[in-house]
Amino acid sequence: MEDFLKTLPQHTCSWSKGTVTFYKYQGFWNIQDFLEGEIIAQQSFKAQPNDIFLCSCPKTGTTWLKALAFAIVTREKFNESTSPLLTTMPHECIPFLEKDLKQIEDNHKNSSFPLVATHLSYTSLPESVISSDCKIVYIYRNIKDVINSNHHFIPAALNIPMEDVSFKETFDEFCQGISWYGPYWDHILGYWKASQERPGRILFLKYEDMKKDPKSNVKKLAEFIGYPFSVEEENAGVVDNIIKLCSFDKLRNLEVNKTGMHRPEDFPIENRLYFRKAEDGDWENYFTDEMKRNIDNLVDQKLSGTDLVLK
Ligand code: PAP
Repeated sequence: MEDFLKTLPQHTCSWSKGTVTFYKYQGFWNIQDFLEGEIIAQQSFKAQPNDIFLCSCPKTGTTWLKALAFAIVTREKFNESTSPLLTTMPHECIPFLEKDLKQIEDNHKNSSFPLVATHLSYTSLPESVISSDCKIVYIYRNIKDVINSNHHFIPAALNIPMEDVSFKETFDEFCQGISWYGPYWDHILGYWKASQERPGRILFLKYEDMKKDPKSNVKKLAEFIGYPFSVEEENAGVVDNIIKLCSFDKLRNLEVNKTGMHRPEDFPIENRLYFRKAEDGDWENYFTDEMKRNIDNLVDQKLSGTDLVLK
């Protein structure tokens, strides 16, 4: 693996207290640890027809989507007072393709749990996922808030003090396509093109739309993944309870998400870092007018011909 990584294009972000190196593999940037998991998954993962993939680029609403999908799929077993989400961070509730292959294989053997999460681009998914009929849910978010969220998350996850990190650098790198699992626009376009080729197979959810109208989006999600809400459930408030349970304020204030640690064994990150502000438009506190113009132009150029709106 080490020898193979040396053959790939690399980009290192350096701060006085640490560095992170991204490797470009099959058109997308990743860090060593997750790239290794990606390659192993590509070589060995066998999708099952009932698998439901939750796909996203980092910082686009993954944690929220995982919580909602988990609550929807497990609602016969648990309610808002007994849900594992009350004591387990959403990322730990759903196995991650690049890291938890063994757990996914066990779930396959027991036919116990259909959800699998990944940050991989569509074209990097294992061949068996692409050729199967399993469902894919893809969440995306306004590019400016994604840049901002990345800017705060990656250094904090690496224990780099924020004073050490320049927003301009994050911005410039992001615009060059260098970000975790980026280029962001290519990540979105891969899923978008696949959804055009095989309509009905990929559900696109937009973070901002979900914030504006959680109910219809949660119902759409449940329907798409094959767990639709009955009229009785809706009347009994099941949808509203799931939305409340998975809300930012509820999850952020749970003890597990305030003090717990995600992947303490091999890639420790404090759970609280996944719950920062969840505000639409926090980017305005960081972008100059010039950055705003540049990113809008870039998005116009990259997404022309699609109906995707990232601004
Ligand atoms: P990940 O890819 O590292 O898992 P992801 O969950 O995709 O991150 O994105 C984190 C963003 O979602 C954070 O946004 P911010 O930096 O702008 O604050 C985080 O606050 C937000 N977030 C986390 N949980 C929720 C939730 N339940 N509802 C809405 N937004 C959320």
